[in-house]
Amino acid sequence: MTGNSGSPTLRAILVPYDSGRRGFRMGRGPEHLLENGLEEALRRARLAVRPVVLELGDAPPLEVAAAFALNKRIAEEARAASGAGESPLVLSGNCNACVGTVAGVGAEGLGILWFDAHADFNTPETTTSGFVDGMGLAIAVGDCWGSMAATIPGFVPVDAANVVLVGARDVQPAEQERLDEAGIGVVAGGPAGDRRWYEGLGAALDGLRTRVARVYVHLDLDVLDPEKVGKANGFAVPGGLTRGELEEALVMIRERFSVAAVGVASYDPGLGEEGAVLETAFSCIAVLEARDPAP
Ligand SMILES: [Mn+2]
Repeated sequence: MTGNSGSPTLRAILVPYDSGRRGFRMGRGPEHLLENGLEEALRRARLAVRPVVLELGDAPPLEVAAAFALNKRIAEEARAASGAGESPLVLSGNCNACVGTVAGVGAEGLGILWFDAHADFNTPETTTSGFVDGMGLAIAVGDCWGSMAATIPGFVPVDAANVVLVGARDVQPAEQERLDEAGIGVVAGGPAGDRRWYEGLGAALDGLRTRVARVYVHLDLDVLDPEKVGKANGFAVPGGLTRGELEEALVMIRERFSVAAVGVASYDPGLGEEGAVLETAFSCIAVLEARDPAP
């Protein structure tokens, strides 16, 4: 299906919240992307954007309740987008928006490609920060908050064997233990000039392709190197990927999978980065959403 202009349409689902607070910290990211060139950048890639901004309304300031209330709305929007022939593009303050996104597009036969400096694989029993957003991937594979997740329409856990974590370099010991137990593939760090990094990624993607044909691609922008690109958020750590390296990794994904949904999360525009992170987000969306197999 195409938009009025004849271009394929992305439904940009904006979730302008961080820890249940609208416009707080990384909650500023989604609207910052929209107001600073998202539509223009994608128009150049012949993609039309239809933005939808999700609002919580008057609700008590409960982080967990807010996260799941937003995920219900994300699931509804992502499902409606897919039904209308639009590609769901979820721009969110927090990474746990992945839970509603996979519920919306359906976990059956779905893989997750998770780009993040962190694993987001804590549970209420392993976390030492209490930050629900450090549990997003764990919730998506059904490891915790199961009763809350069951309130999201269409939620079914994604098989952990079909998850590949890319770019992680700040993983806590308890998370690493859980990743190992779950059999989640990890392509750690970034290439740093070493082509063997891409071989590892290619092998992980080829393995995944024997099991699934469609993927949700999750981009926590702190997967980017804060020195070489810019500091995406307050949790960014040294190392990671440059813009060119991330784009190359995404092209490898496009060559192998159908992209069911894209999530771009955890961008805090208040850290003074000069726009390189923002431009990288736009170009990565264009690479992933390009309708030609080889962008
Ligand atoms: Mn994350």
